[in-house]
Amino acid sequence: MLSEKMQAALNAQVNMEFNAFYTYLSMSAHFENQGFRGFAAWLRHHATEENGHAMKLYDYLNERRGKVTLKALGDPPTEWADTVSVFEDALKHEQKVTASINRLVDLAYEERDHATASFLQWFVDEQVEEEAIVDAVLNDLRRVGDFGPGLFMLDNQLGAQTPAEAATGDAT
Ligand code: OFO
Repeated sequence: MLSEKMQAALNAQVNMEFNAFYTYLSMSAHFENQGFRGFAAWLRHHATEENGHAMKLYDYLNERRGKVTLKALGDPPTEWADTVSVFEDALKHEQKVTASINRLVDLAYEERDHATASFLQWFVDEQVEEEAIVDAVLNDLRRVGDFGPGLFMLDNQLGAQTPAEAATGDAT
């Protein structure tokens, strides 16, 4: 049985993951509008991954006989100055999620809730990968700068990734 505190904390994480879905989808829409179909596809795939993270927590709450309580989502950002800023925001976002997951793990240990600590380990590992793949794209973008042909190539490269490659960063 989950404690009330743990249930509330897991529900807050569900909300954070759905907000991440919304944010990445907004980033994808931004790139669609700018004609960067590769960046758009890559971010749309990531939005889907965030939805998956939210649902993984949702299912866990139900499995432990907790109550899922969905909350409103905030307005996502919709405008960015340039391509680099989008991915800088994405990296900041992932770092915030990592900190939040770490706090959840701390709480699980404090409460001696070993099942939740074990469940959360998947998220701990996932965050290492999530930060790394966003950071890799950001590095490429910083190298390319405003150089049009470079951006075109990177857009094509990300757009050509399969969902599995986009999820693990194997082809970046
Ligand atoms: Fe991007 O990992 Fe969930 O939020």
